[in-house]
Amino acid sequence: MIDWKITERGFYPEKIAFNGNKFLIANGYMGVRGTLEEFTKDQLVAVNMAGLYDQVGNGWRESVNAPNGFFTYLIVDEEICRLPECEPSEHSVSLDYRNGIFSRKTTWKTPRGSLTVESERFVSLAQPHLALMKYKISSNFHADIELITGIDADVWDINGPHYSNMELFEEDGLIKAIGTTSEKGHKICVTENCSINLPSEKRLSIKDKKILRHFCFILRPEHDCVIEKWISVCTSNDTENYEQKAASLINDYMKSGYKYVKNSHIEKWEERWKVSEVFIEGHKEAMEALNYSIYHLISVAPRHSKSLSIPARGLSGQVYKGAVFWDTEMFMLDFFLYTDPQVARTLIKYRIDTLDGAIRKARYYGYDGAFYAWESQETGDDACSDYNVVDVFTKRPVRTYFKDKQIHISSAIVRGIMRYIEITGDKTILDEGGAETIIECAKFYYSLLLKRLNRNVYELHDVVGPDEYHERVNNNGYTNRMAKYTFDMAVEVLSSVKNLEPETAKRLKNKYKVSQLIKSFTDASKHIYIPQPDKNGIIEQFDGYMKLEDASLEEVRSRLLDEKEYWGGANGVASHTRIIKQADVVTWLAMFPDDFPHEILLANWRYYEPRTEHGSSLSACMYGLLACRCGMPEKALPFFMKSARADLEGTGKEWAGLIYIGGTHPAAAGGAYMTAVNGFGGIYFEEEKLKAKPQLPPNWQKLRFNIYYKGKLHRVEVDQKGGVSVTREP
Ligand code: IFM
Repeated sequence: MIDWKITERGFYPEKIAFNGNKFLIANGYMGVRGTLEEFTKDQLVAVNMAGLYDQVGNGWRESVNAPNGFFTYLIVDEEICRLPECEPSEHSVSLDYRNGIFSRKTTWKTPRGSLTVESERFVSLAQPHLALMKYKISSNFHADIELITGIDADVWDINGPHYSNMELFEEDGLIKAIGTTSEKGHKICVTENCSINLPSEKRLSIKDKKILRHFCFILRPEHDCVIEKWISVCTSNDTENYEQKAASLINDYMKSGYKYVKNSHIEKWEERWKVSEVFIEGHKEAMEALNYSIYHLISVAPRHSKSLSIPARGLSGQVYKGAVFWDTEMFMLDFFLYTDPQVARTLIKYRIDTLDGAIRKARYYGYDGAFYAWESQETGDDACSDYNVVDVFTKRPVRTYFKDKQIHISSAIVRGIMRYIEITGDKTILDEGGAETIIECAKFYYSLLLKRLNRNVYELHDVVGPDEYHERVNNNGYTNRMAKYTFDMAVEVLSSVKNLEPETAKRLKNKYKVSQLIKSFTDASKHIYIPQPDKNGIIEQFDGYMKLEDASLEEVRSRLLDEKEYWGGANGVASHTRIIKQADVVTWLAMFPDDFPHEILLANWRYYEPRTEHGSSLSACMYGLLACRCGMPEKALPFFMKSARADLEGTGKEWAGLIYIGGTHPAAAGGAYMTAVNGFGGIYFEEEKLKAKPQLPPNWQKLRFNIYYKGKLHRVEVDQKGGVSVTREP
């Protein structure tokens, strides 16, 4: 049995930001950071909205935080009693990650006795617009209490303020905050009702962007005070009648009662776990960390939409502008393909629906086809800035080339679509725009190919590979290999046009010169330059990499003048060395292990691992996966654990120069899952069958999980001795 509850005891102000991530609750529609009820924007409180963005002036366009309907604190005997100002005698916060329920317990000693607050809250997995909280106060003396609770519309913004207008009012017993976003005029309506079990004097206040209920009463030792808060969040993106909907949700659900709503929420979680839970016999810590990672993936899955994706920091806030990166397709998608194919479809559909944005981006830079946004928001236009880092010394923005040169992004979308078809067997995604998406991505790479007069190959120059510390390089192996893959997939789609729906075939034939494209892409795939292993079996990450200084990681680290200093870019400590930020060649080999014999995979793993800073949470899992492909599960284990524990330990970087980059790491969570299931579990698909060649780390006696393959749920159990059992649901 594993422990489904994580708890932190004691109050440490320096951990407020980290705990906000670690104890996050979310339901795909909104994410609520694991902060305390009395906290404000100063403690990075956020109710982060999925898929809703705003820009103020020239600031970075970012996701929007809704007003916080959980806001609650106490005045006891006329003294404010709340954290972080008042030191508690006891304090703990917990997350039950089986059920997505956050709770806290805090005791304060006052001059007249002690007083304890216990609360629990959740954002419903059954009804995405609904969030509930129960808040209990008990004391061992007759305490004079003013309980203040309501909606705090003074939200945390990184590049805000995002509301050009905020209405705060009471109507029919409900209190409301309706914000209007500044750029597009979206309306976000937070509505709250609150019940209290004790007679009290009541009043309402509206001040400092807060609308608050005040309950005044004497709390006696024999009678605890319990309030239940009912919060709904609806936007004009959901429905024209957002205000009415928010109100009726509360009124209707309040009739069913707290217990009923909580139970339906728990039932939904149980439904998810029934498919998604992974059992590891022999390593409790690994099983806990992996299922905690899975918790985060389930939490941020957009089940309320048919076309939406997951931001790189999940729903933990506005970091990375709430934008979607290659993280989704390359790191998170497998989990959804295997356990919740409908969500996988939603993620893919988002990319298809934002194809126009990718085409606009390609045109802007003078290319054909589709160049997907490095940081994608609702339209697919790129939210990424040309200056993503602020230099710690000069405080000046540093030109980075993520947006314009990280061309491998388009190939990730193609891989996502093809993986979707491979695992689900659902080819209708091609009819719904998937075919055009793949073809446009191939056209993009085709328009970038360069041919030198003295070489019979095509090259890709001036790019940034997954390792972002080395910018504007030529022939990054990963990028070239993924471009080749894109050409191959486009040829596959174009060659089977006749097998698609007649409507689709007609559309494609009208739009494209099919046989000409097949010829061009076949030629491109055949001639694109793919770096090959040298005499030691090592693949050079890009042209000239081996000429860079071969300094050790420790040496390079010791050259930092400031711990927040950015390692890459023009002046970074890593830029002129072979130290890389994250798995690069290793990502290529983990994705295409059949490209080279086993000894080449191993040689590259051994060469690049000591030269990798793992400065991105996307790195460790690729080393874990490739270690499994190399038959080294014991070497893979620490990388797996690092990925799976990313948000439990919070050891990831919080700063890129002077830019805050903290938050949750769903790509690491997805990477941990891939390492467990694809790596240790060794699953693969052959002749329409799910098969496995497991290799479990020492101590892992058994590994058990479920996988949807071609619409059927398969239960897979593998063991330490290589035993495999796959049972398919009838
Ligand atoms: O997509 C990643 C990138 O590979 C490294 N920097 C952070 C991004 C978001 O996770």
